[in-house]
Amino acid sequence: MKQYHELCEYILKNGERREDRTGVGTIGVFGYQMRFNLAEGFPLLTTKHTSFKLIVSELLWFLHGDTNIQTLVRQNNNIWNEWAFEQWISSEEYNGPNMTDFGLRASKDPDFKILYDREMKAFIERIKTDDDFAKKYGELGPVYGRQWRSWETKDGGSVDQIQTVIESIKNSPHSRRHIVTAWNPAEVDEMALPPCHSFMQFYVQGNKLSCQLYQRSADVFLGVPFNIASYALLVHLIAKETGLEAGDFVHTFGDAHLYSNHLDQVNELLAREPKPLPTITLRDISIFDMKTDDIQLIGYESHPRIHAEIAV
Ligand code: DHF
Ligand code: TMP
Repeated sequence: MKQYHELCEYILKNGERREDRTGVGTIGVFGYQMRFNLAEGFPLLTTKHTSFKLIVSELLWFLHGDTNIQTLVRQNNNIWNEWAFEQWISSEEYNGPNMTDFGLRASKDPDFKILYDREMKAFIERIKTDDDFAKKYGELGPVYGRQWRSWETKDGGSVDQIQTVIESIKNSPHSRRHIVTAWNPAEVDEMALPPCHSFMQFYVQGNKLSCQLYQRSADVFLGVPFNIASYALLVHLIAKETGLEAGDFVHTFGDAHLYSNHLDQVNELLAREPKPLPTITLRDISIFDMKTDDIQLIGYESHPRIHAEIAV
């Protein structure tokens, strides 16, 4: 994962200060590219512990066309909670304490954090147990899962982009049109968060399947280690489904940034020595039937987790 360390170093050296939507502030660059040869191992970051389980459950959630966090929280995956909570507290039905700007306020005001943690816990408990509530407030809008599996067409039909790309990889491997896009301009406003990993293209050379991702916006310390592993896994899955081997994952960035409250953590990570990469094994069934236990990570050794606040 030398490439990831180089990306961090590149931003620390060349990044310019920018105000951003969340109010936290970043240093960032525009335009950067990394390439991972998946034959060299599975690119899960070793210089801080990165949860493969969370990555798998999120990717299967996308692949199943799901956009409701109920499925994730029932698997103890809490990475999307803040964006559903945001919609809940801005709804008419919410009448608890004022939670405006909860992310920023919780990081600055310990008394508020206690209140926020309590509200969030109650919200997630309700999402887990109350299906009607979850249908309304666990929904993130037409995010990745919807666009990947059922992009709505003008005539009221839908396009399954994943199934379509699998067929096109099988039927005309050298096509230059193996595209899946989550960026749907007509629906971006209805999404809890517009897609960050927005556009991918597959490429077949010999028996190798490669994939390039365009990520418009990248939280390099928290989001990117997940994004790398998630797309590396997606390449393995699509390769399996099309009878190919995993080739390269090419990761292209628009706005690649380090949040100003992640800088100590990045330096701590960069001081660590990378360990050998793990590998993965997949159960021999269709990727659409896979559950988290059908995807196994082998030989992952890592340095301990480094905590960082997420910007909401
Ligand atoms: N917003 C921001 N500002 N950055 C993101 O990376 C991001 N990612 C989203 C949604 N919104 C976002 C979805 N993906 C974590 C990782 C990925 C992710 C969301 C959150 C995260 O918090 N990772 C922690 C571990 C979390 C846990 O163990 O529950 C980490 O230390 O890696
Ligand atoms: P933005 O919509 O204002 O760009 O904010 C989204 C933030 O989330 C930004 O810091 C990028 C980050 N992000 C990732 O890095 N990877 C992801 O997969 C997701 C969903 C978000």
